Amino acid sequence: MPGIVVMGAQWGDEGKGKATDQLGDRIDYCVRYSGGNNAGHTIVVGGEKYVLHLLPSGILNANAVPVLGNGVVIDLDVLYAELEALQVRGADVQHPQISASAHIITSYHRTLDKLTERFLGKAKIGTTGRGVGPAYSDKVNRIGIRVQDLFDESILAKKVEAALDQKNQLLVKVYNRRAVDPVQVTEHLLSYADRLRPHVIDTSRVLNDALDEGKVVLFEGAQAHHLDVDHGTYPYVTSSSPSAAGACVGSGVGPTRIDRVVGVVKAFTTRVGEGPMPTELHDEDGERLRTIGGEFGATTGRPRRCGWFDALVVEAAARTNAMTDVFLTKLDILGGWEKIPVCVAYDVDGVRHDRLPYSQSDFHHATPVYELLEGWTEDISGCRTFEELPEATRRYVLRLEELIGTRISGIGVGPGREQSIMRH
Ligand code: 2SA
Ligand code: GDP
Ligand code: MG
Repeated sequence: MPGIVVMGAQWGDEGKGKATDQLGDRIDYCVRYSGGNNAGHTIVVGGEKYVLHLLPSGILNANAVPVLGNGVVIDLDVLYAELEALQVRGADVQHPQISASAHIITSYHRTLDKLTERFLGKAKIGTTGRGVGPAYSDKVNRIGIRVQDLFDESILAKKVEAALDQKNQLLVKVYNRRAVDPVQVTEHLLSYADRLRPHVIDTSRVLNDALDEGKVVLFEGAQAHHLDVDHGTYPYVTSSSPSAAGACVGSGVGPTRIDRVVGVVKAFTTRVGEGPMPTELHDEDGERLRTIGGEFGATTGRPRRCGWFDALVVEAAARTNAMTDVFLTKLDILGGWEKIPVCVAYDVDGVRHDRLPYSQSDFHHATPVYELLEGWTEDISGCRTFEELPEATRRYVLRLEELIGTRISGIGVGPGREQSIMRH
């Protein structure tokens, strides 16, 4: 099983960091293929908490080579700060192999991300403000700066100038800000060139060679299916392709090299940022999920919107990404409710939908139809086998499995590396 994608099946923060970490020693390469430092992947090892934003979670595994694929957008300030912070904490960090074709997030992308959101007012997307959207816009607009541009000073200068041409007009005339000096930006980027050079490589070739040799390559998704620019709740999405197919585009391997797609699914639903979320709770149950679950953005600290499990959302993700397995996280957080509602259909203006409606308007108007499952009161965080779980908990898992239509092969019962149940 050499090519494995681990991806989010809801709106992010399902526990992808932990799920990736679970595969531990078996991984030879751990690849980020989409997004940038908007991600926040948390791993708890021996009581120590690490939050990774840009680097793949496999960076904490001394045997795995971390890779930043061509589909990633890289903020160089963040990359080096993150590496240094890990080294200071004594983590055995390998330097990542970086695609020459990955795009760079610059200061003007960060500025524009924040300004655009401010000017959108109520219509804002609720981005992380890390410059991710504007960097991908430049990529698609063919005015982006790529890693390889840092190794040719005159080309870099020209590209930065071209990228800033229209942006400076926008900044000055619309946003009433000072123009950005292209020379300053170019110099700042060039200051990283020598440090970066030894790590830049044709990552597509490296990964294909590794797969040929039977090595295990894990493609670590950031964000999630419903934040995918094509498949998500557009326009309330991120600007990249976190889906399984994105792993191929974002790292340069063909679809036939992917053997497993592991969907990481939270036992309830959370979302951060704007956009529809039919099972969102505005009551004390929602507050309780947030408090007990510690549902605050791992990058921005924003409180996450919380609600019950939505089977339509996860089934759509499982189907579109051809998931082979589900890793169900945070089951421990659901202890203590007498009954646990699970959304099995939507009511849209009197019409029942058993599958996710394709129309965004319907999705916005969807009212959840709940099935009430038996709750449990036992603390399950110490359970290590499926059989040790209380009967009601097992029934909850099996019902979710049925609704998703994909085997739940792993279960998280706490944030720690060892707090997992594997079902074989
Ligand atoms: P962006 O910044 O352009 O990618 O924002 C666009 C939308 O994507 C959402 N998004 C996320 N949703 C969940 N988790 C993310 N990472 C952080 C975390 C988020 C945080 O792990 O908690 O700390 O706030 C993430 N990154 C992007 C974002 O909320 C917008 O809805
Ligand atoms: P990611 O972006 O998908 O990697 O998820 P985040 O790290 O943003 O958020 C998931 C949070 O849940 C982190 O704080 C994890 O430590 C935590 N977590 C992951 N799995 C479990 C679990 O099974 N139980 C509990 N209680 N916490 C978990
Ligand atoms: Mg996260």
